[in-house]
Amino acid sequence: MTKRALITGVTGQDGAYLAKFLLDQEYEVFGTYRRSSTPNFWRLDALGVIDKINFLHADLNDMASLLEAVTVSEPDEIYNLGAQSFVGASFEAPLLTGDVDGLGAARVLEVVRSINPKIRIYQASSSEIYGNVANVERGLTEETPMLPVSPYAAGKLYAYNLVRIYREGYGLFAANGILFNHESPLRGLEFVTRKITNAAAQISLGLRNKLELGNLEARRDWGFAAEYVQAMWKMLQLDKPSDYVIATGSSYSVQDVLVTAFESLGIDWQKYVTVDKRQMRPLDVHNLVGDSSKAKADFDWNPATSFKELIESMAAADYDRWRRRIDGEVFPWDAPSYPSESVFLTRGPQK
Ligand code: NDP
Ligand code: GDR
Repeated sequence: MTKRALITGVTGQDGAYLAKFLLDQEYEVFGTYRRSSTPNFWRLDALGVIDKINFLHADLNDMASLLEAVTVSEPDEIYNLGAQSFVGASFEAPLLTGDVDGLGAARVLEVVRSINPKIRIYQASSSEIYGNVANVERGLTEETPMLPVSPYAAGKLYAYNLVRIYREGYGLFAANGILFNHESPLRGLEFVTRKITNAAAQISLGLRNKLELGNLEARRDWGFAAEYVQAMWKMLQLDKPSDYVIATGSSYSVQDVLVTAFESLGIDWQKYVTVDKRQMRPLDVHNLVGDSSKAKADFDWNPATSFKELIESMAAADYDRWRRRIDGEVFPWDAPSYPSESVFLTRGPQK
């Protein structure tokens, strides 16, 4: 029988890759989207899946909309990817972030518990929940104590704990994927990798001459998003639910991203980059390295794309986008794609 999956945050980077992956596995895919005056379906368009998803309007702040989405879609699996996902912005909007990223997960768990406790749940947890722990180089595991240093991470830690509590207390099949940073050409422009590759592409084409960044010394364990969404799915196919670290095992600095991106386009970053204090966070995580041995042992997950390949592919994709724009092509956000009306589901019991 065809399996059905509901993805919150389907319009985001991971939502788009996961939707494509699940459609390739012959799932029927339902995705929640937020009402907005500007359509935000460009990633799903870029991956060629925009008209293959059943869209439901839902907001993680709005319990009624989640109830409706789960009732209408009758999923076997829910992937809770929706979030205010920008750590920097969580300092500006701590209440909203806690509501969406923390209480939002609680709402999803409650809906599942009351409608159909057999639904399997993937929760998008994050390496940010560790904060600044000691001995990072040995690799952070599922057993490492967590001490968040941002409102985002605090919200995600609340959600992480709730997933464990509902698993142990109510027997739900709920799993936390503790994913370390993962990037792609579909990454949002506010995140540092894509901010850098996009600026490098513009600079190399003479479209700008300045890039302002914050903490260049921060180190992260950066992998390729399309490989990470496969781990999400694998976690929900196991006999027993558990929590898993998903990471490459190596960390690189923001400056390493700069050097790799700019060199790949034949430019010297030092001529263009300045440090802007406004991009610094009140608290920042210095270094993150994950150890995904448990994921390897339990479902044979291994990352394949190297840091250099990842950043170079992002820089090449941004260069190509800007090159095509110079040649007169429109950008996805200049002429936003919209799915055909038939894939939007409205209120009421539909199948
Ligand atoms: P994105 O920022 O690209 O996507 C976030 C998605 O959440 C978007 O579809 C957004 O919708 C949606 N969203 C935002 N607010 C709400 C809300 N109130 N109700 C419902 N949906 C909402 O993030 P990623 O794809 O990169 O990440 C996916 C998940 O994984 C997030 O939970 C993130 O915190 C987590 N994560 C990400 C990592 C990474 O490195 N990418 C690492 C670890 C965890 P809209 O398009 O309307 O804005
Ligand atoms: P992060 O990603 O906070 O790790 O969260 P981000 O790319 O925003 O920052 C990484 C590091 O780079 C430093 N930095 C800058 N960051 C941004 N965005 N812009 C800048 O100009 C800049 N200059 C330096 C940051 O201070 C930080 O140290 C991402 C998100 O996807 C989360 O949702 C996810 O949970 C974690 O990864 C794992």
